[in-house]
Amino acid sequence: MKKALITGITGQDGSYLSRLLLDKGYEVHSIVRRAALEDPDHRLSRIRYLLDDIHIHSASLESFPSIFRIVDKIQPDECYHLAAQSYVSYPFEDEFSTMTTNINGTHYILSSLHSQKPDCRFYFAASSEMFGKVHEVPQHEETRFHPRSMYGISKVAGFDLTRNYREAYDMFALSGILYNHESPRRGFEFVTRKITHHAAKIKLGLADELRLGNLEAKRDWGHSNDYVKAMWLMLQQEEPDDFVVATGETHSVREFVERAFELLNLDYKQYVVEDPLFYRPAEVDILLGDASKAKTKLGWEPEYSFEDLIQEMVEADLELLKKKHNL
Ligand code: G4F
Repeated sequence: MKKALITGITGQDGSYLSRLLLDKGYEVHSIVRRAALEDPDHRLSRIRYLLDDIHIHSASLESFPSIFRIVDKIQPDECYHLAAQSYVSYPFEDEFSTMTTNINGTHYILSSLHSQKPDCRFYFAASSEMFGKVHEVPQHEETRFHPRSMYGISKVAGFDLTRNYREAYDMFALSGILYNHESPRRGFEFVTRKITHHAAKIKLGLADELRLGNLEAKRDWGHSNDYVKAMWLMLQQEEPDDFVVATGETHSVREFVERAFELLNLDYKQYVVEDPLFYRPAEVDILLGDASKAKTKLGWEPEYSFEDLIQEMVEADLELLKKKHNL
């Protein structure tokens, strides 16, 4: 039985990926912070239904000894490094923690694998945020990086660390450059979930407005459940290589809002307020990915359309709120 180690299992990708790996017969291990183990109802909510089937270990990405110990103990065959401070945030105090956690955490895992399990296959969750102020549209694996946030910069560093371990130590280490991917399990701080949750609240009479930032920003939005399949496929190839994973369609935040409200028979113009509080000092204006390489070499295709994604998220938020408020 193959053993997989997942970091970031409590996030949306971690929850979909662990289900996929369990269904494929893997023994699934993960590391979570002690704080999460002490508050499982809240912090492990996305994987509550998997808790009996996976092995959870207490460790922190900020502590090299804890990572080293877990890698040595588990001896994984595949490692999916998804954990990161993943919200693109600008407050000054967040800059340092984003850089420290994201860069050092990746380095600690790579170094531990190199010394304790060098034949483990390693997946790094890189991001389209690395393209930032894009040098071309669409972006592909050879497009130059120009990150516009500490998060993007930390992902470029993680990408370079991963490539360097591959080249210097001959490890099977690669990066998936994933574009925005969403689902009903997405955190409320991201724009898609903020929109679908507020639209559902407005429909049920629980809110009367939705305050958003830049409505003209464009993103290539896919579904997390499609994207975790690409992660797994990458680690099954003969040679390690980096891949862009995207739908090849870009839509503005305005289009997303319009469609989400339309599904609820609402006119977004009556409820959406543009609030400068949510504008970013260095916005990424447009992301559009060219996933030809993933399609050709991995045989990967997304199943969800933009429409399917919004519909699933809106319906899930309606149900969630009805249950919560006994409606
Ligand atoms: O949903 P977002 O916060 O996602 P963002 O910044 O694109 O980052 C996500 O995708 C990356 C992949 O490219 C990941 F690496 C990263 O971890 C994360 O998953 O914002 C999307 C767009 C931005 O242009 C933002 O300015 O929506 C715009 N936006 C407009 N109003 C807003 C809001 N974003 C948020 N979070 N909240 C708003 O009220």
